[in-house]
Amino acid sequence: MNINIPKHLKKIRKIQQTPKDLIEFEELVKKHYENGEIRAPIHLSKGNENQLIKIFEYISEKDWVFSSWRNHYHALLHGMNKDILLKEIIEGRSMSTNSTNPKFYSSSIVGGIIPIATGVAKALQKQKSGNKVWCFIGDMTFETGIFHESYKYARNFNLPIEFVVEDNNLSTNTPTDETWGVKTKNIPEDIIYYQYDRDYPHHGTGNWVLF
Ligand SMILES: Cc1ncc(C[n+]2csc(CCOP(=O)(O)OP(=O)(O)O)c2C)c(N)n1
Ligand SMILES: [Mg+2]
Repeated sequence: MNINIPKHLKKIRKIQQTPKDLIEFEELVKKHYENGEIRAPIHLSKGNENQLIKIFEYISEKDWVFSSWRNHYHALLHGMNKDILLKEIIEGRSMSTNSTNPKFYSSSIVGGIIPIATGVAKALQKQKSGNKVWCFIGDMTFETGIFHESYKYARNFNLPIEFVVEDNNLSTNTPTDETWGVKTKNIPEDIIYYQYDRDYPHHGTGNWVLF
């Protein structure tokens, strides 16, 4: 397992969940989905449990976490109650998991969370709160213009925000490196970064569901 953890970060907590807990949660979601109970898209995680457990050891329970359409693992690791999360998913809100306790926000719009996360970091800085924002993005989202603008602003104003790039080298089913002509990945040292192979398709479970 190879993760770039920038040197300024310190481990601050032990994570209770095991990889098996996370995998079993997604298997439960899969079961409900294949039973035709979820009338909205789902995006499951599998293959990055160890990496995420390690990263969440650096995240305070009081911090804000921002994630994407594929957010179940992140929400659980940040302390969201699993029964509440499952209910939200079954009711069709898998792609927009939100909570104020723990502080968690996700969106299905590629790049949508990045300026919001940056703005929240600006607010935390103004309030001198001492807490941080963690913004999880995929490898294709990392390539967008909005990421580069927000990253530049965040670093130039020293905002309390960490960006985490989760690289499966795919944007739905399109290889990101081929799309952008990337020969070698050039990830800034202050970004948390890991590569993984996804185990589920981009969305759904791989099985056709009839309602
Ligand atoms: C503005 C916008 N454009 C297109 C989409 C469709 N879309 C959903 S996820 C995705 C791929 C993003 O790839 P990446 O950032 O690498 O995330 P991954 O799903 O691989 O974690 C795309 C293009 C969208 N949700 N929002
Ligand atoms: Mg990707």
